[in-house]
Amino acid sequence: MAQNGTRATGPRCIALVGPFQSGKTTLLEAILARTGAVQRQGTVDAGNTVGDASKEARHHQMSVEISVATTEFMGDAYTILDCPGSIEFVHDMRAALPAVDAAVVVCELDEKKVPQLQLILRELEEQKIPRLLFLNKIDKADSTIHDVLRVLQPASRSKLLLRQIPTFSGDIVNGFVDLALERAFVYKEHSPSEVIPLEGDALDREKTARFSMLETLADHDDELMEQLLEDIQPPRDKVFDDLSRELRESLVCPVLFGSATRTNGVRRLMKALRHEAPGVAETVKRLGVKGSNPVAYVLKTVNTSHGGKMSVARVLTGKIGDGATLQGPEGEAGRVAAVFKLVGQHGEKRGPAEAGETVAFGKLDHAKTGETLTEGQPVHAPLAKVAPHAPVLSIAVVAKERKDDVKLGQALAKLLDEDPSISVVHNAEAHEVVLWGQGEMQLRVATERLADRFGIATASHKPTVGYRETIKKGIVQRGRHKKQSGGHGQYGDVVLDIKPLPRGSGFVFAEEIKGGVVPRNYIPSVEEGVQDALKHGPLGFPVVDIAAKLIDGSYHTVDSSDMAFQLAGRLAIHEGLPQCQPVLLEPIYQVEIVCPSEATAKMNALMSGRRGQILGFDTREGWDGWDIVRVQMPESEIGDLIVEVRSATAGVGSFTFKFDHMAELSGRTADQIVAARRSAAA
Ligand SMILES: Nc1nc2c(ncn2[C@@H]2O[C@H](COP(=O)(O)OP(=O)(O)O)[C@@H](O)[C@H]2O)c(=O)[nH]1
Ligand SMILES: [Mg+2]
Repeated sequence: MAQNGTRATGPRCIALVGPFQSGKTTLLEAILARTGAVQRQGTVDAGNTVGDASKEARHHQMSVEISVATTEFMGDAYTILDCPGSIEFVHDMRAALPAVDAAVVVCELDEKKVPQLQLILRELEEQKIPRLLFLNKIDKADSTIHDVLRVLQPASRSKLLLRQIPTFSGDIVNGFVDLALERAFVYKEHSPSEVIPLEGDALDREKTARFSMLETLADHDDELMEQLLEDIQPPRDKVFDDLSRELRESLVCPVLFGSATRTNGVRRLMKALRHEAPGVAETVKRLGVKGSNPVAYVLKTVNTSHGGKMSVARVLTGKIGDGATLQGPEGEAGRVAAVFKLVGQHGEKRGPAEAGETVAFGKLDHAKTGETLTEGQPVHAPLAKVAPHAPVLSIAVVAKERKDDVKLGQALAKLLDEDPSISVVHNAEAHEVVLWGQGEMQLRVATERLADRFGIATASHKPTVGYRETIKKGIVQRGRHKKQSGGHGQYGDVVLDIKPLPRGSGFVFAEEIKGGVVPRNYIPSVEEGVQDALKHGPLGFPVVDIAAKLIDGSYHTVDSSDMAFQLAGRLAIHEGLPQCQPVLLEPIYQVEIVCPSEATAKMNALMSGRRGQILGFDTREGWDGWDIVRVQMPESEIGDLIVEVRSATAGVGSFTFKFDHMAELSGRTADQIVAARRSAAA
C-alpha cells in the first residue's frame, strides 16, 4: 500500500475532465501516443482520435460521452476516461468519478471559461476526488501566463499550487522548470523534453516560485512551516511526500502545464500521476470498500449496435473473470460473459480483471451505471449515489413509421440505461412521448442514436403545454336529448346549475332532484356526460374549476336510458359554457435560476421578455460569486429557457422548476393559443 515516500502501485484509473474544448480528447490522444498505445497521434480536427470515435461525436466534433482507453506507462496500466466537457453531458462524468483515483482537470488560461471550470471543480470537490490542473495550450500562451493563479484560483475551493513555471524564448513558452525537481526542461515537439541547466534569470524565478509552492504546502505541514521560517531548505523527499499527501487528501490542487497538440508536458504529467496520485488502495479507502468479496463499480454502460450490453467497470477489490455472477443492489446483475480491455470503440477480450483494473464486462443485463457490484454474498452497500441533475429541456418524439412504436419504447429504455440524465414522460392527454434532458445537443444525439443504433427514424416537436380553461360566470342551462325515430325513441332532459369555482378546485358535481323528476339510476349517467363534455371546452381545452349541479329535468318511461341522459348532460355543458365567459388558464411554474452574479442583471431582462415575474434575488449559498433568481413563469416560456440562460452565462447557468398554479390568460397571446388549438384539431 502507498505510504508517504512510496508511490502507489498497480493499475490506475484517471479521469480527464474540464471545460468544453479545453483539449481533453487531444490530451488523451497525446498520452496514448506518448505511452506507445497508438503509433501516430491523431487530431480532433482530422477526426482520427481514439476518443470521440462514435458516429455522433465525429459528426458534431465534440465529446458526447466518455471515451475509455487503457495504456501502459513505465510498467503500470492506466485507464484514462476522457469525459465530455459540455454541461449537457456532465452526468457521464459525474457517474464515473467515484471509480477514479484522480482527475486531471484540463483547462485554459481564459477568464471566460472560469465559471465552467468552477462547476467542474465543484463536482470533484463534492465527491472528494484528488485532482490536479493541466493548463493546456501553452503553445498559444502569452505574457498572461504569469496570471495563472489570479485567473484560476477563484474557481477552486482548495488552494492551487503552481508546480511548474514556464521558460521563454522571446514571447514563446519553450519549456518549464519543475519546482519540486528543481530542474529545467526544454520542449521538443512530439518527443520527450530535454533537461537543460537551470541558471540565470530562470534560476531566480525558480527560487521565488518554489518558495510560494513550499508556503502553500506548509499550510498543511507544521514542520515544513518551521523549516521555512528558519530558512532551512527542506529535503527534496519531504517536498515530494508533501506534494503526494496533499494531493491525495485533496488539500491542494497542483497545476502543471503543457500542450496536448504538441505532446509537451505530457510525460511530466504522467510522471506526476505515477509518483503522486493515489492508487486503488487509497481509492478503496476513500470509498469505504469493506469485506473480502470482489467488488466493482460500474462507471459507464454502452449498448452496442450488434446487440451486446457492455458495462465498463473498475474492479476495486478481488478478481473478476468470465462466468462470475455479480450482484447489484436490486438483485442479480448478471453473469460476466466476457472481460474486455478497452481502447476507444474497440474491445479486446482478455483474462480476469484484478483489483484496480478498468475493463468492460459483457452481458450484465441488469447492471446500471453507478452501481456497486459484488461477487458472492453479502452484497456490498452502494459506494456512491450520483443522482442526475434535474432536466431542463424537453422534446416530444414520434416514430416516423407506426410500426416502430413498440421498438421506440424499447430503444428509449436502452438510451436511459446509458444516460439516466434523460427521462421519458408519457403525456397520455396529448398522446405524446416526451424526452426530458440537459440540453438541445444531448436530446439531438439521443434521437440520432435512435436512428443509427436502433434503426428508428423519429420526428420531434415542441411538447404540448398543459393549458386548461374555465368560466368566469355561471348559468342555468337545460340540456334535452330527444329523438323519435320509428319504434324506440331516446329521451333525456336535465337542467344544470353551472358555476365557476376557485382556482385549483377541479370539478364538482352535485344534484338536488326533488320528486324523482330525474330517476336516481340516471344521475350517474348525467355526471358522466358532463365530465365527457368538459374534456374539450369551448376554447378546445379541458375545463377545470367548475361546478355542475343537476337541479331539474324530466324523463320518459319507455324512451329514457343511460345513454340519453349522458347525452343530455353533455348538451347542457356544450350549450351553456360558451355563455359563461370562458377563459384560458395556463400553468405557471416557480423557477429558480442559478448564475454567476455578473449575469444576474441579464436574467432580469430575459425574464421580462418571457412574461416572468421576478420574486427575488439571493446570493447562492456556498457558491462565491453566484446568485439565485426566483421567478414565476408560464410553462410555455420554460420550453427553451435553458438555451438563453446558458448563452447569457457562458454556458454555466441553470435552473430548476416546479408547478405552482394555473393563471388566467387573455388578450392576444391567449387568442393565438386558442387559434392554434383550433387549427390543430381541424
Ligand atoms: N494550440 C493548441 N490547441 C489545442 C491544444 N490541445 C487541444 N487543442 C485544440 O483545441 C480544440 C479542442 O480540443 P479537444 O481535444 O476536442 O477538446 P475537449 O473538448 O476538451 O475534448 C481542438 O481544435 C484541438 O486541436 C493545444 O495544446 N494547443
Ligand atoms: Mg472531448
